Amino acid sequence: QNAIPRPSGYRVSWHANPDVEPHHFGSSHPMKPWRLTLTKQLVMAYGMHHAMDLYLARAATYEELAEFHHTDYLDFLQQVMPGDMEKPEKSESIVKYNFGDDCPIFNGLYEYCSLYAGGSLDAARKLCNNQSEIAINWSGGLHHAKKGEASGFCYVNDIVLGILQLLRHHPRVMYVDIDVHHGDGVEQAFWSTDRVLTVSFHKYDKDNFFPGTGARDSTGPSHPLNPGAHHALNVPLHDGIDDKSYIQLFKDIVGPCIETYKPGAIALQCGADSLGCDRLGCFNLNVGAHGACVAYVKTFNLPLLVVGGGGYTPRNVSRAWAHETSILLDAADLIDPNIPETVTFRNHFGPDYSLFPPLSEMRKLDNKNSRAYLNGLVQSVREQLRYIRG
Ligand code: V1P
Ligand code: CA
Ligand code: ZN
Repeated sequence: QNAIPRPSGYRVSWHANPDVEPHHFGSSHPMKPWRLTLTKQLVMAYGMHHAMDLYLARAATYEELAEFHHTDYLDFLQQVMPGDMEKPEKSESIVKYNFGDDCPIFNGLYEYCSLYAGGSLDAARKLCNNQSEIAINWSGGLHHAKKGEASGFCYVNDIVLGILQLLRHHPRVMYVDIDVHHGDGVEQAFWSTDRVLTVSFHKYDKDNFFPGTGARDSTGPSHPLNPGAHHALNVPLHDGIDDKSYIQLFKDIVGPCIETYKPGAIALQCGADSLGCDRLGCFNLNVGAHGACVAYVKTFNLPLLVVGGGGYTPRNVSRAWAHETSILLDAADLIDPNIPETVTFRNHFGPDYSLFPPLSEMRKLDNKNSRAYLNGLVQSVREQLRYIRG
């Protein structure tokens, strides 16, 4: 495969550290950092690495992590060992900081966290220094981590750290989250400020789908004098949403948000568990539709921090993130939808060897989102936006 010509208009930077990839949550755990290896192999097989500035992400320092996280939590994260799970003297802290099945303690946990957070910090800094217009960290996007608590496979919140960096240069930053789960950690971190507008699309079922937050009427602090009031925007969805409805809904909501709020920069979380056939997800999106959301955000030509997130069927995660890398490079048209013969681990992409397999047809879930329900969401978002100014 020939190299993708370097686009002349703007710079795209790629922030990654291969030392993230070998970390293991445990054999039965759905989070597989190895999906980043597969993504990188696909990106390289297409020659996309020639068209970006490649940076080796450094580990975030303790002080950088402490810009958001409590030091008692970081101290625990730094010293905890896999065997501690069974030690009675550690059990109080393990419960307090929410370690367990979702957030296991594995070898190299602190290194893993500081590397993925370092990637998002580096990426945000490149945007602030005008050394890049689009900065990508597929190892980031861990949107559930709280100030002093791990949650939902997330230990440190690289997105919050990246946005805090962007806020040093931009009065307003918008956050958009297309992971199938609610971006609760990012929402909570900026709950009381009008300097960040958080927008999450997610499956919502208070009692039966993690994390159970993100109802449509959860829009920020209830006191009208709190600047954060109305600055959390939630788009709760039911099972099985399809390409056409999702893209339309995304444009109908994200477009007016950007036009109203006028952010100086955008952070986009591209969790790939919103694809059809995801091991944990329940939407019906194809790679092309997931990418169409990324392409739409890009049309606003604002400094863009792009991070990964969930995604539990590694072959499809890598397809989506490779395709989205090509979109961000303005090179999607130059990419052969047949996966190159030369790609390492090509067997993972069989039997179709396509970048765009029909995911929505492989495990068809009924679309439980009626047209009336989706129209109601758009209407209600329009009403919320009346309270927001840029
Ligand atoms: O449902 C739960 C918890 C466990 N119950 C007490 C409630 N946890 C979910 C967590 C999903 C996290 C998603 C993270 C992200 O948004 C960002 C990286 O994608 C969960 C699920 C599930 N089906 O929702 N944990 C597990 N499955 C799990 C399965 C096997 C082993 C360990 C965890
Ligand atoms: Ca989401
Ligand atoms: Zn998720």
